Amino acid sequence: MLLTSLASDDSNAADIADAVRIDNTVLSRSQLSGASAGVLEDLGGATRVAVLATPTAQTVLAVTGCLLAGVPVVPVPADVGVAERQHMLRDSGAQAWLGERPDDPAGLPHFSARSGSQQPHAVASCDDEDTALIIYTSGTTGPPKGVQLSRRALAADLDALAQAWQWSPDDVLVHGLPMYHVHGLVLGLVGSLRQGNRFVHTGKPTPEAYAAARGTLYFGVPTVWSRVVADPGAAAALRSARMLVSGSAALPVPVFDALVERTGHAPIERYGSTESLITLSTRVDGERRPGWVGVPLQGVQTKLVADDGSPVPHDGESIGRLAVRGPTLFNGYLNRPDATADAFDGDGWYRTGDVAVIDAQGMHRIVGRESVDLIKTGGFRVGAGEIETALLGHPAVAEVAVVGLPDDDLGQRIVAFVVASPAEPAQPGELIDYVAQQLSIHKRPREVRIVDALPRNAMGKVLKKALLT
Ligand code: MLC
Ligand code: AMP
Repeated sequence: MLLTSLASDDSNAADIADAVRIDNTVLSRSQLSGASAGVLEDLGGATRVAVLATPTAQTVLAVTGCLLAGVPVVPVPADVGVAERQHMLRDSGAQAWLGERPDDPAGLPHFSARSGSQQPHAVASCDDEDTALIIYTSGTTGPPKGVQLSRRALAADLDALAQAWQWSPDDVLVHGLPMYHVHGLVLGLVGSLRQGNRFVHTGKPTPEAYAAARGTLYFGVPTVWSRVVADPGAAAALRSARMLVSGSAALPVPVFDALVERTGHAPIERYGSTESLITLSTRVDGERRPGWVGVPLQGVQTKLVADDGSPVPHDGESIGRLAVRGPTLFNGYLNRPDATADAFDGDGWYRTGDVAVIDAQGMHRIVGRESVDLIKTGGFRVGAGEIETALLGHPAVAEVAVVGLPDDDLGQRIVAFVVASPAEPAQPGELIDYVAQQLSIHKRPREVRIVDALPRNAMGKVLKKALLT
């Protein structure tokens, strides 16, 4: 049973009036556990359902109902452009929308999610290997790929995190992150429903909202934590928490140190990806070392591989490509056997695309990514290729190269180097808005630099490393 806390036959005995607080709405545990009845009635037999993943009660009920009813969910960000949304719907084969109504349902039927206080509880029997979620994520090029996450992977990951963090039903988990990614959706919502703790979504992850929420367990991407430490009043209000967790991108050491000073907490750092879920974390009862992301979670194995395929020593200094194996891995990219085959080696190790070091105690440090074409900005993973393709669709753009440049707030900021088309002058602001509309708001370049030419090698390939300086 994936959502353990909602499985009780006698839900009244275990009811909690404020199991979830989101968007000024409070949902009780029995309302959540009854959400499956509506799904089975309206969508029984559906094999995939799209959910417009806004941070609202409708999204919580839709996801909860589907997971209880055994219907795989495709979370769709509200701000994705038309082409990307079409791709997600077509590629996933979603048969209906459940929850918030999209402006344009693209020909699919829409159903509101229903809370279940009046309904008998309905829990479908599911196989552990059944897909629970299909989350679309960027590669270096091409449209986003659908990552198939099984019920087994979700349960294994959440249980391993509960063990590492001593996460318990007494916790009040707070975050204000998007509800369509692993961090906000899987760890935040599904994790809370599995552990049985209260969950509070703050809407936006602002320092003021985090301070006001009075939680015990806070999740944030590094950008959130750097904004918290810049607000001493909000930071001081987090002293009463049990634990602050950072993940999805590298937490700068000065932000780690400022959190210790201003909140009294050395943050827990954890590392993972959409494909592998969370695989490494520091432990509540272990060392928390600035700049390091911890040790493998229960059941997870890691290895470092050199360019020639040989093993790299775990000496805290030697750098290698990080591969992971264990029960939390995804079941391949939907409709993409080629990409799935590339992602794994012959022994079932997932190639993370990250380079790392491991020390003699098994502590891991993420050094960076193998490819400059996968950018992490504010904790969002964005492929340089998808932005370049979008910009080349604008008449003012003749050539373009997109890179992630270091940024104190976002970790990396997306910068587009554009050679303007002779036919039309290129306006940076217009190009930024164009990407925000075509793809999604967080994929917009923060800066467009108009250049006369892009640096290229003798073969004509753009030398992106020359743009990073
Ligand atoms: C600005 N805005 C525009 C715009 N420019 N809108 C349209 N067109 C334009 N050109 C508006 C936005 O709509 C928004 O409005 C506001 O400006 C700010 O948007 P933003 O600049 O994008 O937000 P920002 O403050 O920079 O966001 C920082 C952030 C965000 C930390 C809140 O980056 C974030 O939520 N990151 C979390 C990513 C995450 O969860 N990743 C997990 C991946 S899973 P308005 O009205 O909306 O404010 C994973 C696995 C793991 O990685 O390990 O966890
Ligand atoms: P995503 O699929 O959006 O979850 O992105 C996964 C990528 O985020 C990883 O491959 C890493 O590059 C990066 N990442 C996640 N957590 C961390 C972390 N704690 N430190 C450094 N990088 C991280």
